[in-house]
Amino acid sequence: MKQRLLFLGPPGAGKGTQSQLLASENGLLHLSTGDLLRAEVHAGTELGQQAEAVMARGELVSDKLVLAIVRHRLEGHSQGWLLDGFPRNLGQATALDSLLLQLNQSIELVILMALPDEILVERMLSRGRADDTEAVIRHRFDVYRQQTEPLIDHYQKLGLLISVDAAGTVDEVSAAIRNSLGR
Ligand code: B4P
Repeated sequence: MKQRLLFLGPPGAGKGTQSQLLASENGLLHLSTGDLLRAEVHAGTELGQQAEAVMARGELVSDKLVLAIVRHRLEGHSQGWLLDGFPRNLGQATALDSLLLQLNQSIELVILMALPDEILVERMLSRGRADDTEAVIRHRFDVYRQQTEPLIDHYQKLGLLISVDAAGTVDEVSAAIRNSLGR
């Protein structure tokens, strides 16, 4: 089983849901930048205060803040990890590459979760997070298309990308992921 993985996909695709399952089954560190940012907001830290309004608008928090969070978690962690929701643009991908080079580690596989927009909207509206209103969801899709989607091509060219059908139930999607990992 690969030990250093990225989950890529549109907002609401189920990256958090599936990466949590896979990480706990395989003893990998689950690093969700969305969860870590929400925890900072909840704790009312300076970083959280800076991130809160940006997240509520459905935009991306600054690369500098997100990178500081990721660097802090990956430094000193020599075991496997699963990155969920990071990188989210080419700048973050490049910064991740240099960080990993310093740590003498590399990405082994990128899992793209693919599914139609109608299902994504349905899932997010039923999740009901503060940034899950219809207007904000629409804006997050635009941000995804402009900033995150180019990463598909980037990782495809590096021969690291596999695509999984993420439209089924949680169990069906987990089975598809396990299958694609050859397990
Ligand atoms: P994230 O926390 O990454 O959230 P997400 O992309 O919206 O959702 P995810 O794909 O993880 O879906 P989930 O499992 O919850 O980002 C939130 C915000 O944080 C961003 O907009 C941005 O502002 C900021 N941020 C995060 N990372 C950043 C970065 N690197 N740089 C800058 N800013 C960053 O699933 C969705 C719902 O569907 C859940 O309710 C779930 O229970 C349900 N579900 C999941 N799988 C299902 C299935 N198979 N069938 C039915 N329901 C399912």
